[in-house]
Amino acid sequence: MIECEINGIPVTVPAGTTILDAAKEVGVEIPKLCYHSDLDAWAACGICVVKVEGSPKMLRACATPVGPGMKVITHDPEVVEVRRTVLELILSTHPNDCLKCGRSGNCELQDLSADFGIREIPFEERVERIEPDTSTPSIVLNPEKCVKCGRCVLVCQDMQGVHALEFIGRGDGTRLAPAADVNLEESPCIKCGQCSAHCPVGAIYESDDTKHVWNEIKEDKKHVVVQIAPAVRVALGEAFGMEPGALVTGKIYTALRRLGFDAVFDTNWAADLTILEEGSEFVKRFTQNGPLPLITSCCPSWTDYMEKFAPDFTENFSTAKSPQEMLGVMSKTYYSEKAGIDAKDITMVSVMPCTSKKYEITRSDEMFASGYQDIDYSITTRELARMIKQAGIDFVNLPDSEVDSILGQYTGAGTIFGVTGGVMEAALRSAYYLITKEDLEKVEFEAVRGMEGVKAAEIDIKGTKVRIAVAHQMGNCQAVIDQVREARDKGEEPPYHFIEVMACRGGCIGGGGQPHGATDEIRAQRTKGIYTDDEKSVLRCSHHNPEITRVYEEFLGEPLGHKAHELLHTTYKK
Ligand code: HC1
Ligand code: SF4
Repeated sequence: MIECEINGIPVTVPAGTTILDAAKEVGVEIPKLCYHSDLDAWAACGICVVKVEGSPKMLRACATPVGPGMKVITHDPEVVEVRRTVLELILSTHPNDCLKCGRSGNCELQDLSADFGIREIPFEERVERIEPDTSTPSIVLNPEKCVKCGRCVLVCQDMQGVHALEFIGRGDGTRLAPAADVNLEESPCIKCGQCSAHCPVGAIYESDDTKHVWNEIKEDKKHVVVQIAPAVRVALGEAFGMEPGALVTGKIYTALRRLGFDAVFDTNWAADLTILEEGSEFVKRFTQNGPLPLITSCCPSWTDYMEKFAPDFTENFSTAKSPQEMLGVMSKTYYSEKAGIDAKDITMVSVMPCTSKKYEITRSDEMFASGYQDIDYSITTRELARMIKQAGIDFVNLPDSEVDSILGQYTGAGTIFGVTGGVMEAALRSAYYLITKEDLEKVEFEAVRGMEGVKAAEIDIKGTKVRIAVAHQMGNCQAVIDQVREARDKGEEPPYHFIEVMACRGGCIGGGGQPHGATDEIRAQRTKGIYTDDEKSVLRCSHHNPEITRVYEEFLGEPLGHKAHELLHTTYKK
C-alpha cells in the first residue's frame, strides 16, 4: 500500500493507483476529458493536471501513479487557470453550435465549459468543416466535433480489436476518420456503437430514426407495434435520473402506449422463442455429429465481424435469427393473422440497446420473411428516451402496465439474454430438458455469469459433458475463435461444443445505444437488475412459456420444422 497526501489529507491506496483515483478517496473528482475508466490512460487532453511537491511541472493525474510520501495539490489558482486555458484551446477548434448538437445537455465538454465559467475564447477560431459520415445505418461520424480525446480509437482498436477508426494526419491537421480514410461503410466497422457510447461530445452518435417513428404513429392507417429488448428495461431510467439498474419494464410499456403505439410487445418473448430454436439446433448438432461448436448469432456486430474476419466459421453459426428479427416476422405473420390486420398495414418498431440492430433489420433477404421488411425501424434506448422527453411524459412517476398478449409474456430465461452469459444460461436451461426430458432443480449456472472476458466451463447434463465458452467485448471473442481454429487445424476435437459471443462489454446491458456514461460499476448495476427480473419471474425456462407453446401449436409446428425454418432462420455470407 502507498501512503501519500492529497491536498494535505493523508490517504493510503494500493500501489499503482493513479492520482486521479487516489483523489476520489478524499472526495475530489479531478476534471478530465480524454480519460475513461474502461480505457488505458492516454493523457491526451491535459485537463487533469495537478501539482506534485518537488516536480518542476504539472503532472497529468490520469496517468501518474501516486508514490510513497507524495504530496499532491489538485487545485489552486494556477492549476485552475491552466485547465481553463486547455479548455479554451479545445473550444477554439470546436464548432460553437451546441443548440443543434445531439449531445447538448449531456456533453462532457459543455459541462466542463460551464464549470470553468468560460464566456469567451481568447484564441483564434480554427474549426475545420468536415461533412458528417452517414454511410452506415447505425452511427454517424462527425469529425468536425471531435476533440481528439482518442477514446473512440482506443475503444475500437484495443477493446473491440476492430481497427476501423484512427487519427489521420499530423499536428493541427490531425483528424478522426475510418482507417485508410474510406467511409465507415467501407471500413471494418462492425457498428457496435461503442465509439458513440464512449465519445464525450457529439462527434459520434446513433443514426436518429425518431422522426420516422413519429410519422408512422401519426399515420391513421398504420397499426404501429413496438418491442423492447431485454437490456433496455434496466437502463432507460438513467435518462430520467433514476438509479442504473432500476427495473422499469412496466413504466416503459405505459410510456410506449402514451407515445401512441398500438400494441406493445416484448423482445424477451422472442428470446424464449429463439431458445426453443437454438436449443433444439444445439441438441441436434450435439447428438448428430455437428458441426460443432455451435456459436450464438443474435449479436449483429458479431455476425458482421464473422462475415468480414472469420468466414471459415460460417457453418458454426446458429441459423436461428435474433429475437429482434423473430418478433418482427411473427408480428407480420402470426399476429397479423390473429388480429385480422393486413401485414402491409403493420409497422414494427424495435427499441434496442444497440446501434447494430439498425443494420440487422436489412442484413439479408431473410429479414423480409413476412413478405415485408420484418422490422421497419430499430431505435436505441437513447432515442426512446428522447421521444419520451419530446412528449413531455413524466417517466419517473408513470404507473406500471402489462405487456400485450400474444407476443409479450416472457420467462426469466428470456430476460437474461441482456447480460453476458445469459443466452448460454437460457439455452442450457432448455437443453437440459430437451436432452433429459426433466427440468433442472437449480436453474442458475454461475460459471457463465460475471465480467471475465472469456468464461469457459464443462457442464454435466446427467453424465453428458458439454464444454462451453462465453465471450464478451469483441477483442476477447477473437481469442476464443483463434483457439477453436487452432484445434481444428490440428485435427483435434473442438475445445468447446457451444459458444456465446456478444460484442459489447457486459453483453447488451453495455450496448452502444444505451444511455451515456456506462462504467463497470454501472454495468454491474444493470446486470443486477436483469438477474432480479429473472429471479422474480414465476417461469424461468423458455420451454415453459405458455405463449411460446401456443405459437408452436397454432402456427409454427415443431422447433426446426418447415415453417419455423422458413420464418425464424437465416444464412450468412461466406
Ligand atoms: Fe440484445 Fe438480443 S439480448 S441481442 O443484446 O438476443 O440489442 O438487450 O434485444 O435480438 O432478446 C440487443 C439486448 C436483444 C436480440 C434479445
Ligand atoms: Fe448490439 Fe448487444 Fe451485440 Fe452490443 S452485444 S452490438 S448491444 S447485440
